[in-house]
Amino acid sequence: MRARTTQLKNMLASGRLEFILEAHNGLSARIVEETGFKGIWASGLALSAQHAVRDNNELSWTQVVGQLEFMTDATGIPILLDGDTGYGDFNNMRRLVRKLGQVGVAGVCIEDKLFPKANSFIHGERQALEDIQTFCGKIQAGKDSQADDDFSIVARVEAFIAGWGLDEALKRAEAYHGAGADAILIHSKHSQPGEVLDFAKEWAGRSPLVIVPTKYYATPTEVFEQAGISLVIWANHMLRTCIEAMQSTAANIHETHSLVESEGQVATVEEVFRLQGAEELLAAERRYARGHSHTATAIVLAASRGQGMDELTRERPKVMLPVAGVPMLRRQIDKFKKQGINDITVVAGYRHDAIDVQGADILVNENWESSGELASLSCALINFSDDMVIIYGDLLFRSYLLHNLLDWEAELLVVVDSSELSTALGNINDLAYCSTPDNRAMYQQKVTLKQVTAKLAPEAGQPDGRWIGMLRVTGAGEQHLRSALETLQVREDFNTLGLPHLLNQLVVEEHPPQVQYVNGHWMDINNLDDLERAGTFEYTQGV
Ligand code: SPV
Ligand code: MG
Repeated sequence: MRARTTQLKNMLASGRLEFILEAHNGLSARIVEETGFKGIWASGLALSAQHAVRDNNELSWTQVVGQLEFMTDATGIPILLDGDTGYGDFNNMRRLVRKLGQVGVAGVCIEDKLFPKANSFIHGERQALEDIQTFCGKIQAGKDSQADDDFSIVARVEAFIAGWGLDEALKRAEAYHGAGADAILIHSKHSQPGEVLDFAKEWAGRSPLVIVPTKYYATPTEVFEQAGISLVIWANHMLRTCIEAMQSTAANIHETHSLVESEGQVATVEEVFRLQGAEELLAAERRYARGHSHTATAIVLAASRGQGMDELTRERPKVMLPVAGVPMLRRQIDKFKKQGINDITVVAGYRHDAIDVQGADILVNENWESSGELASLSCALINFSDDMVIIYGDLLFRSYLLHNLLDWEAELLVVVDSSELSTALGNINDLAYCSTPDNRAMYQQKVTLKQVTAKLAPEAGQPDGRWIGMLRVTGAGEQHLRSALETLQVREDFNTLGLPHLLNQLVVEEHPPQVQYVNGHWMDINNLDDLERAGTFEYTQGV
C-alpha cells in the first residue's frame, strides 16, 4: 500500500475525475473508506458542527488535529484537511503542516481569507480576502515544512465567494500556483457552475483543479469531467445525513416512549461493534491477553434434539434439559467460565430459539435435521482459534477433567477414558484405539490416537478406552484440524459424519491427536436412562 500522501498526490494528478467524501470523526471516516471512496475531506464545517460550534475557528487547531488522529487511525486512505486559513500566519501554517504529517494526514487545503474565517456560504461576500503575497508566504512556508515530499497543499481561491470576478480569481490562482501550491480549489456559492467552469477553461490545466459543488449540486458530473476538473469534494453529506437521522429517531423515541418503532430503523449494536473493530480485539486477546482469563476458547456442539427423548425435547434441544435442576449447557458453560474460558461458541440447531447461552456466542446449523456433527462444527469455522476446546454439548464431567486438558501441551489432545466400565459395554460408541494402553504408573505418558470407532472393531483388537467427546486444539493443531475438515467436506457423505471421522482423518493426515487418559468422572446423555442417572452424577460428582 502506498503512503497516503502519495495516494492523494496521485489522485490529484491522475488525469481522471476523482471524488472524496466528507467525514468528521473516526466512525464516519471508516464508513467513507469501506464504502469505496479513495479519499476523505475533513471538512471544517462538519468537524465543528459535530460539536455544535460554528465554522468560525471556534474549534482550536489542536482540537482539529486531535480529531484527525482518530480519523487517520480508523482508515488507510488519504485525508485532505480543510485547514481554513491555516489558523494564523505563515508560522502557524508551518507548525500545522508538521503536525499533520505526524498524524498521517495526506494534505491540507487553505483558503485566502482572514483568521478567524467564516463559512463561505454565510455572507461570503462580506469577507475580506487575504493579501496575495501574505497568502503566498503561507503556502511557501507550508511547502518548506512538510517532512514528506508527497504531502499536498491545496490553495483555495475565495475570490468568487467574496464577490470578485474571474480576473481576480485567476490572478490569485496563478500566484498561489507559483508559490508552490499542488492544486487550486476554486470555490463558488452559485447554484449554477458557470463561474467555476469559466475559471476551469481559463486555467486550462495549469495545475490540478479541485471543486466543491455543494451549491451547484444539480450539475451532471460529466460536466466536471469535461471541464478537466481533477477532484470533486462532496463536502458535507455525512454530517447532514446523520443530523436528519438523529432528529427523526430522537423525535420518535420521545413521542412513543418506546424503542420499538426505532429499532428496525437504526444500526444494530452488532454493526456498531463491527465498525469499532471488536473482532480484531477478540483475536488479539486470544493472542496476547494473559492472566485471569484463559486464552482458550470453546466450541460446544448442541444442535441435536436427542434420540428417544421426544416428549422431553418437544420445546427445547437436549442440551437444555435440566440435570439436577440445571440445564446441561449451563453446567458446561459454568465449568468453562470457572477455568477462565469466556469466549464460548454454541452451535445450535433444533429449537435454537430455546437455548439460553448466557452470553456465549450462538451460531446456528440451519440444516441440523439432515446433517451431523461435522456440519455443525463447520458452522463454527469463523470462531476457530489456535487455542480451543471442542466438546459435545451433552457431556457432564467433573471440573478437573477440563482443568487437566488445559494444562497439557499438545497441538491436538483427546480425552480417553480407560476405565473398565467404559470398554465393557459392547453397544457404546466412540471407542478409542491408541498407541499404548493406559499405564497409570507413567505420568503424562505420550500416547497417540490410532482410531475412534462407533462399534468394537474386532480387527483392531481391544479398545484402549472411550473418547469422551472433548478435544483440545492449540497452535498448529488448528491448521491441521482445518485441513482435515476441508478434506472431509468434499465427501458426498459429509452430512453423515461425526467428530470421530475428523479424529480419524487427522490420524490419516499424520497428525494423530495425543491421548490424555482419565478414569471415569464423566457421562454423556444419550437416552432417558442416562438422564435419570445424570441427576445422581451431578449430585455426587458434579464439582
Ligand atoms: C467545508 O466543508 O468546511 C468547506 C467547504 O470549507 S464549504 O462549506 O463548502 O465552504
Ligand atoms: Mg471549511
